[in-house]
Amino acid sequence: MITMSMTEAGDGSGCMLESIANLHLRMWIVQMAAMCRPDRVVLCQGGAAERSELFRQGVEAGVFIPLNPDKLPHCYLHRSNPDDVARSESSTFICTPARAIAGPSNNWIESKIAYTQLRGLFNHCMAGRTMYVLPFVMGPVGSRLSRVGVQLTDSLYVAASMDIMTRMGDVALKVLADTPEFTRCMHSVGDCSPERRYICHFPLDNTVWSFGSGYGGNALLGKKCMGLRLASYQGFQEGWMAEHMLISGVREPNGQKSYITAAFPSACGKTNFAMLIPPESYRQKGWQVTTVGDDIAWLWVDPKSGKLRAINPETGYFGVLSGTSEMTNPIAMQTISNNTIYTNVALLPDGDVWWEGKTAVPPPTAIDWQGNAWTPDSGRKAAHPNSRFTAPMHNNPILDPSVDDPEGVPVTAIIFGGRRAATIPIIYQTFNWSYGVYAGASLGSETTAAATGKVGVVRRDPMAMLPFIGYNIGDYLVHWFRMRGKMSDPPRIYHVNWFRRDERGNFIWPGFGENIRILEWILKRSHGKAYAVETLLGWMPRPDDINLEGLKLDTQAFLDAQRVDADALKAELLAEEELFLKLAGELPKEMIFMRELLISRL
Ligand code: OXD
Ligand code: MN
Repeated sequence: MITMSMTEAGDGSGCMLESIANLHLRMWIVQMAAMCRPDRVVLCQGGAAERSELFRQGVEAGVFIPLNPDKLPHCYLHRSNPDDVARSESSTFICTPARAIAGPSNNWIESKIAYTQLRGLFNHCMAGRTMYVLPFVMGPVGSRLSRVGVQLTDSLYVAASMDIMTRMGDVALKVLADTPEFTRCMHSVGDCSPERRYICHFPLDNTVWSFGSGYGGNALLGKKCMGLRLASYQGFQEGWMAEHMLISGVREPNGQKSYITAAFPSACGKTNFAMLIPPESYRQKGWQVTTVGDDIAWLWVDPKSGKLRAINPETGYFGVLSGTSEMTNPIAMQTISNNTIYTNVALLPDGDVWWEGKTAVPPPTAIDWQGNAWTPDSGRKAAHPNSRFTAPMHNNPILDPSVDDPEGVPVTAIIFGGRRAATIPIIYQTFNWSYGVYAGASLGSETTAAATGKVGVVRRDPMAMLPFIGYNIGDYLVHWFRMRGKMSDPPRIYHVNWFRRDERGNFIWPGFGENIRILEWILKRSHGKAYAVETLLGWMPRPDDINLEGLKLDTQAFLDAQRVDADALKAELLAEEELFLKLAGELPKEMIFMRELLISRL
């Protein structure tokens, strides 16, 4: 960590800048500092000593509360501004010279106008504050897809979080060398007021300017902003894909290891699925799941093998705490047992933390996520429903050994899934790549607390990417269809719904570790070793093809959960119009053909 005082060397010269060899970066820092006028500029170089120092300063400044060192070593609680607890989609913009590049699914501001407005907000916004310079790499060092970003921020919370979520520090400056090719990520929390919040992406300039929020997806600019919105546009230009997908490895009893990716909308269980522990009977047979990533996959086709390969560009997890427990995700509980930032959870008298769902019995007293005294009968939640953990991936006891491999992992199957109480069966396989892309593109899911707005309404969320496609959604879908042409052995595409309910409103499928039973069929199908029946919607397992042994669910209940009601499906197809009408002229013709084929099967 190198500090430069701007009050003494206000012209931007000084020892901190001298340690940055890259002139493009130096110049940019000077320009941005001249606009924001921080009192100090601090270059973060990465490493354990610097991490401790960031937390020490954070505790001193009241940004972090240290937790019980015996129970949760090196863990901290952070309370955000109560108006700043989720991604703000209405404040998120794609800024391009022409609206057509951003397309119909994004909020758009003309880029010059956006820069002018933003300069007004950033002007002198860091007076009295420190500006942290955070160089970082997204992706394993040496990977063809890895990219360097540099974030400037006035938030200590963001600096400490980026250290967990990315390969941050000198390593990034080394990868960058003397090229001008880095994503420029400008960030200030401002006054956190939602009215003055703008998360602006400039895909044509490889730049993000985010003002007015300290929340993960709005503020850790490597993640959604660079890792998905800008990267999806770069992938479109360069022939690869950035997707909102987990990546996991599955080892079968015969020793065969396969990798799958899965796209579920925010807060629909990607982290749980990526950290799945098979039930005892499966473990005994030798089944094992390992995590490569829980949120973002960058995918490209290896020209030698014709196979799709994936890397996880991140190094940490920014996961949902609500409902996470030893029962639902013991791997996550182990992962967050040390060196973790807890955001917006309740604080217990002994310095431990609690959130709804952590234990069946709530604690008798706590300090809630806003810092007020709380008891179970106070009539409000102790933790925010979107309370989060930020934890290093190397804490994960089932981390896949390939996470740092620049070549990534080969993808055998792609799984799309939504949160749907009715209509959609637990599992089906799509007939081919094009129909799989259609199934992904028409994905519907009930909204969650991960974004501000109403929770529980079904919205179309193509590939679980609706909030993250950084360009025209029509071009994005065309890109998906075209990727098929690059592959000689494409992954098979499946659709799952763990959330189907019976008439009494109970979940039918047990979910969590038991999802290995569905994965077993998916892998066998992908390797040409399992049967299926053809249905309206796709290939489905017969009840005998899924191992239900040891479950409370009998064959009839499974069949009920797999039932596709033709009338309900017609209504579903009508609901898709919401997306189709919005896309209008942008809709690729393959989407229309696939939909017509489905209608004709009905
Ligand atoms: C996330 C999200 O934080 O999708 O990963 O909102
Ligand atoms: Mn996500």
